[in-house]
Amino acid sequence: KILIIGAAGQIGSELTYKLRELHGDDNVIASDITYENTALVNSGIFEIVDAQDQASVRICVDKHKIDTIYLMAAMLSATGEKYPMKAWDLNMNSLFHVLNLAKEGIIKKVFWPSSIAVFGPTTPKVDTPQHSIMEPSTVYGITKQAGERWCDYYHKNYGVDVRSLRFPGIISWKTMPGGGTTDYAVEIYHQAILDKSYECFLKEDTELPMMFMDDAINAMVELMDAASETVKIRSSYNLAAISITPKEVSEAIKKHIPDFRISYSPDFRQKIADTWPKSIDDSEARTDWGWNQKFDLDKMTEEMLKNLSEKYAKVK
Ligand code: VAH
Repeated sequence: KILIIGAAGQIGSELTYKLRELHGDDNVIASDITYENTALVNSGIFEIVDAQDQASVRICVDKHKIDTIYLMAAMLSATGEKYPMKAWDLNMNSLFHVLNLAKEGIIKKVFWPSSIAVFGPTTPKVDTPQHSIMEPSTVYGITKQAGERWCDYYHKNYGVDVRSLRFPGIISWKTMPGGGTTDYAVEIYHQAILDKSYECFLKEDTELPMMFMDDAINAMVELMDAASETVKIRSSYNLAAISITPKEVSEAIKKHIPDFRISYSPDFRQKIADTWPKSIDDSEARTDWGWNQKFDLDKMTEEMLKNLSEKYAKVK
């Protein structure tokens, strides 16, 4: 059975629905620290699990005979800069609890998300390679770099089958993101429907690697389904789809909403975005286990605007 820790989050919630589709509702246990995502809580088996409390994780694993864990609970880049030690504690303690359950043989397979945030200002910014200079300047990036090292260590020294992806910014419509620097790319679509205008917290030419949620979920499923011997990278795979700027997103929206207006008021998150790559070389993922994205900016924009206008039409 599969346990998703942090199922209420932006990726966790859509991952839960997808895994239930693939494996059956009763084989997928969603968990988070609160009941606040009521749609998710009422959609299937849900448990309160505190990812930082080893006993809390173990009780849920034993109760439901879990053999696979997707650890999606984390504090993201922007919030992590406000609460550095909380970000370190949450992101690292949760990973150790899950890796140690796998080391003891209680858990057979682990997914843990890393991020392009592992790269820093000294990393080559264009077509950033799988193996490169990594001097992350955010706490979140430091936790992802340290976490990748531990995943690789537990695989090499204890045979733990842990698999990981360095996600770019992820764009989705079902659940709002939680405190990331790339959140503008989600907010802009909501505002396009609600107000036909958006005040962007990054500069118009800030190019960042991004991905539509369906591609991200497919990548996780494909990686976890791949034969273990094909998963050669056990720190975390580079993963990419599109590289876009706020200006390009606004132009794509204007094809559907011609009078959409965007303004720019860069805030502290600009400093974070400026340390990250503009584009990523993910050829290892494509070679090792057949990764390939399906959504470009226009196709993603169509999906986002279609689903959000339906979602908001219901609540009017
Ligand atoms: C963040 N959405 O902004 C996350 C992600 C690459 C960005 O790690 O922190």
